Amino acid sequence: RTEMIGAQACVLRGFALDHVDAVLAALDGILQAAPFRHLVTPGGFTMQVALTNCGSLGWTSDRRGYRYTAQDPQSGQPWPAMPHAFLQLARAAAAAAGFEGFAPDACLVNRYAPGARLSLHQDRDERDYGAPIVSVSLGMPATFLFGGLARTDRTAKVPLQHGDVVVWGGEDRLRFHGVSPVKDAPHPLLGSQRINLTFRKAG
Ligand code: MD3
Ligand code: FE
Repeated sequence: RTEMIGAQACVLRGFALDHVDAVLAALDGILQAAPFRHLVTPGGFTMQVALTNCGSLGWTSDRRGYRYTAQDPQSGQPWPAMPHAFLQLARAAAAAAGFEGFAPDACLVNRYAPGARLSLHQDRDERDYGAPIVSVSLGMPATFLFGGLARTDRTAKVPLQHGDVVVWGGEDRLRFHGVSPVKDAPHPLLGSQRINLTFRKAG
């Protein structure tokens, strides 16, 4: 089932379910090389959401700003390569949403513990806003907040479940968005966490 949530934004319900085993196995390898960490924002706040990356570029933040880097600042090594299972899922989801030939070079992996939230923000550190973003929700459910092009625009609430995939492109690419505090409803496979994979073309 495909639900449109914007002119060029849609939710593909359950799209990732057939990919979950392969994706979680590959995620283990990523976490061994690049564990989850809580980044500090330029304003000096520690993010509630823990993050890591795979792909040729990874998103990071510190007191100096937000940016994409080729190396994990924590290890000094390149970010782990994008696993084939990740790429396959991202490309299939983008195509199902009408974006053929999606070639992500970055996958941000977010981990939410119970109570963690992500405040409203825009994703504008990527070079090409023409490429879509593909987001895969795993584990505990969450409420996604989908706003407008101004921070004060009203937000729509979109419930996201394990296996749901959201694809954003075009005019919806720069909308403000966030995640409400995640309720503790342990998931059979992932326990008390929500994992979100966000595929982007950053470079
Ligand atoms: C909507 N992550 O990593 S899905 C992020 O569930 C982020 O972890 C959320 O926002 C999460 O930046 C939300 C990803 C997402 C990414 C880009 C978007 C949603 C978007 C761009 C425009 C609109
Ligand atoms: Fe975002």
